[in-house]
This record gives sequence, structure tokens and C-alpha cells, in this order.
Amino acid sequence: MAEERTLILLKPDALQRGITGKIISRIEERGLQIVGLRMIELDDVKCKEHYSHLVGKPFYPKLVEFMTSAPVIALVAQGAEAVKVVREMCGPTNARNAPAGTIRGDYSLSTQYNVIHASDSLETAKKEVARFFADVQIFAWNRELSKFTAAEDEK
Ligand code: IDP
Ligand code: MG
Repeated sequence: MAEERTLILLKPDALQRGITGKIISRIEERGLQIVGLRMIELDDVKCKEHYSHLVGKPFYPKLVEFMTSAPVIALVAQGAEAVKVVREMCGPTNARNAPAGTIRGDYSLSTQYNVIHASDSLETAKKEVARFFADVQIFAWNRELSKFTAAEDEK
């Protein structure tokens, strides 16, 4: 096990619906440490980079329209096995299949407007963090609470 960093985007629907604070609270309350946070407007180029695996899909143009319709809030969250932990907090892509208690399961009824993005592997997370954050925008701050979020040998 290891401390990992993962990339989270709160999508335009989360901003439009005024639930970004609630989602950030859930991330903090889980014990994850926020080491980066910015508001960003995506453009076509950034979408293509970020969603390169979906470029040929019929819904891709609508996805770009959605993701560029308002800013997103990007976060880097750090913690023990953060990549897996945050993915599981999000729930599956189609929010109608997401269990209650997950972020998508509690806040969305949509596959496209599913409020949150999270990196799907450690390798992806490294690329995605670098896509949205320069090194100087990430803060390796000493969080006193980290002593209690997981035992030393779990980090
Ligand atoms: P993920 O966000 O759960 O990792 P991906 O398959 O990587 O899911 O898809 C990225 C995003 O593209 C989804 O979160 C969702 O917003 C959108 N998306 C994926 N599949 C569909 C679809 O079938 N219809 C509409 N939008 C979709
Ligand atoms: Mg994905």
C-alpha cells in the first residue's frame, strides 16, 4: 500500500447545481488530503486529451459541449490507495446503476451528467494530475490529521 495522488474533476453539472462544496466535504471527510485545487475552463483540445478514449463515440460531441459549458473544479486528493478509494466513492459511470452512498448514486440520474471524474488507475492519475496541475500548484503540506487517517504501515 502507498500514499497515492488522484485527479478529480467536479463537472459543470456539479457547479450548476451548487453541490461542489458537499462533494469536496465528502472527499475531506473520508480522510483524503487535498493537495491541489483550481477552477478551470476546458476547451476542445483539453477535452480531446482527457477523453481520448471516447473521441470516436457517438456521444463525444455532446460530452465536449457539456464539459465546456461551465468551468470545472479540479482537485488532487492524496491518501492511502487514493485512486481506488475515490473511484469507489464515485460509483459506476451510469449513475442510475450507482449504489446509494456513492457520489454519483446520491447526486445523479445520468450517464453523461454524472457530476464527477476520477482517475481510473495510478498510471492514469499521474498523467491526469500533470494535465491539470503544474508542480507549483501542488502543495505537499504537512497535515497533522494524516497521523490518524491510516496507520503508518498502510501509507
Ligand atoms: P468514467 O467517468 O466513469 O471513468 P468513462 O467511460 O471514462 O467513464 O467516460 C467518461 C465520461 O464520458 C463519463 O463520466 C460520462 O460523463 C461520459 N460518458 C461515458 N459514456 C457515456 C454514454 O454512453 N453516454 C453519454 N455520456 C457518456
Ligand atoms: Mg474514465
